[in-house]
Amino acid sequence: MKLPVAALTWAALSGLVLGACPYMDGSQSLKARDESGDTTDPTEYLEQHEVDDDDSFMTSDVGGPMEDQFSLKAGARGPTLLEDFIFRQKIQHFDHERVPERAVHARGAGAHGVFTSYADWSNITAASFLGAAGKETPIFLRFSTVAGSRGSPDTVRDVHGFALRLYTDEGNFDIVGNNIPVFFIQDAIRFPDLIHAVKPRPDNEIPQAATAHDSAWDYFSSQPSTMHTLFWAMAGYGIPRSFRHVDGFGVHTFRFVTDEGKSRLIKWHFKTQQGKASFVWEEAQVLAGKNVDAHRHDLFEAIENGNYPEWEVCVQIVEEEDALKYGFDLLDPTKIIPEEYAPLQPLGKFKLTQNPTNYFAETEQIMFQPGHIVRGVDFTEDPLLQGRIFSYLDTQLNRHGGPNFEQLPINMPRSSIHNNNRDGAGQMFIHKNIRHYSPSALSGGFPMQANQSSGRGFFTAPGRTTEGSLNRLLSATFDDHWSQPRLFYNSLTTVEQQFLINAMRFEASMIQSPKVRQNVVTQVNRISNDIACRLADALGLEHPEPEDTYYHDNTTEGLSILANKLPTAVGLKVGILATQSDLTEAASLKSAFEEKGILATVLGETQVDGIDSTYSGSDATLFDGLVMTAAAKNLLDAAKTASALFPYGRPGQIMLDGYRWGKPIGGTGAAGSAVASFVGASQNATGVFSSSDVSAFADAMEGGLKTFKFVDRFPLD
Ligand code: HDE
Repeated sequence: MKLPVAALTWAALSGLVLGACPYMDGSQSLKARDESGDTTDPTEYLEQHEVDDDDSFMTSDVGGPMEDQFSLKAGARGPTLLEDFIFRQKIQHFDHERVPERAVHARGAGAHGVFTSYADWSNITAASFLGAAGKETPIFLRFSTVAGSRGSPDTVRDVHGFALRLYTDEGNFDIVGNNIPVFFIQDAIRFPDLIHAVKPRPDNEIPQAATAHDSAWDYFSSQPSTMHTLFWAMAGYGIPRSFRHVDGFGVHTFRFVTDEGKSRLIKWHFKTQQGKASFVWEEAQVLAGKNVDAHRHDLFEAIENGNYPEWEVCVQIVEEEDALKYGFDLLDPTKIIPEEYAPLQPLGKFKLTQNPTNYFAETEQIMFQPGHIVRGVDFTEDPLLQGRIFSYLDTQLNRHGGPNFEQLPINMPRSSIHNNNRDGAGQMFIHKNIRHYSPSALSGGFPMQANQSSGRGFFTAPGRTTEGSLNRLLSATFDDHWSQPRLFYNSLTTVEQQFLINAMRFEASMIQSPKVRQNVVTQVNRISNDIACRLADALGLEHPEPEDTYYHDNTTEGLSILANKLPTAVGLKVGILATQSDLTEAASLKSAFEEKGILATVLGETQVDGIDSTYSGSDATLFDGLVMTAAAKNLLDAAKTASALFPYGRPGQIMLDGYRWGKPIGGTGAAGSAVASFVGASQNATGVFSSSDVSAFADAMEGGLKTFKFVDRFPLD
């Protein structure tokens, strides 16, 4: 449904605003959705707020016609007049265009989509969006990095935000999670210290979006609760291939509550259906310079191309009485529940289907809150979660400057709103009820108080109890910071373990203070003497003696990224290194890849017909796999083919980087062996393909893309 601006204005003038406005009245709201015949369109509600400038004249903010290219002056060469309201309005609006960026997670991108429930889950939760098989709910998902500011590169090493909003028919439900299932600290009061330590130095504001500096590692090594999350961030989880290739986690333990009041403990998991995939570190670093927008670009493009990314929504369910059964505390957000203890129960699936129409109005103004819960879901006493329930509301008030941010179109629930909250900056509603207080003998009793038996107003699990003396401490059940990082490390493949150590070596090598370097080794030694010694080697420090209190050989399922092939190569990218003198094979390769849903780009010297991108504008970071056509083989010889059209040796560099970064590469015909020997691949190297048959090559490359990283190219030590 798209109402032209004129129609909205007419409705307002004729006094119809209250009747027609979908957010003032529940039945109108539902009617508005039904009328289109498509209740699942995730952006349908927003469309009535869209402004389309087609076939219109320019107006001022209050609707009068205006010209705005010249300011009003006294004489052709005279001063601008204070009277010029058109000039003042335009400049003043511009001066106020920015709102404060998010204090953390400032850099991000999001999209609209739809969640579909697999079944009626009323046996475990009263949440209405899980109340029927096939029930659909519009969603918005915002991905982010944590430390960088709004313009920072996408591919820096960081924890990634995974903030999901469901616009349910019983109000908005936000799961403000991350792509890593644990967090650095256990008590919300420590959050400002963590973020101060991680963010740039206060004197020179360096470094941007990076933890490779003294204060971050000083904090990590002084606050051992950070170790588990740090290990995940140092592994591939810190540098995902794209937003499409990350899982999401609610992190805290929450509660599910049934209509009967039965509650259970749950953890949210969002499993990417594209498979988990990560960059290698140098690749991510180079990409951060080549394309700061890599992740947002990938997401936007995938959705534009109709490659809608999907996630399965699962929960781990634990009975209330088992909160301490597994040797750690389910209220401790630095712990995972290994899947062997509580398997993932799939509840439904969501798909991202529409890009935002306006980044600021949607992605920038969406204001998530862990406190946005719906009936059927409840908090737990996790002290990190408890603090977050306060912090997000507070930060939204700061960003928006007033209490009416929930009335912005992207924040408006799709269900109706009735309460006694009034006024404030930017009030959008025209409340008709003059008895804006309760109780009132004059209001007719409306709006009525909802409760469990009427009005369905049941948020807090009735079985929740608490008692205890007041104290400033954390439960002793939160004390073990070292067993689970070790469990994580043990559960990775050998190459992933090496990557984790390499990442620590890189970050620690940036630490200036010898004291902090030593503290890092000391702290890591409580998790593993092997890691500590390998780290110490790189830092020129003594090997520490084993401190084996927390050492164990346990492993758990599902934590490795590289152990599994990707389920599909659809939406991955292949670069075809071609030459403009003969593009025939490049064209057939391109169509063979496209038949498989793989995005193929033909690279060449200039942008003639048949070449999509030039060597000067391309490099290996742009592609998941690379192939050189037989005709282009000579381009590997940098000296002979040196040209002003691209940097010296660029075609060969693309192949070499692709090889060094573990990508599937190869060549057709004579280019096959030429590529293999150029990159120095051994006879039996995996992921280096050669075939004269285009379709056989495309099949091999598809398999290579699913393997994603060929790990035998990475040395171990
Ligand atoms: Fe956040 N966090 N956080 N956080 N967080 C914010 O809220 C905060 C934490 C997370 O895409 C802020 O709207 C405190 C854990 C995401 O808009 C702020 C604590 C997890 C996003 C804030 C935490 C997260 C934020 C900044 C410790 C994973 C981006 C702007 C108690 C479960 C949401 C804003 C988006 C954003 C505070 C810890 C995830 C300042 C005090 C744990 C994904 O309010």
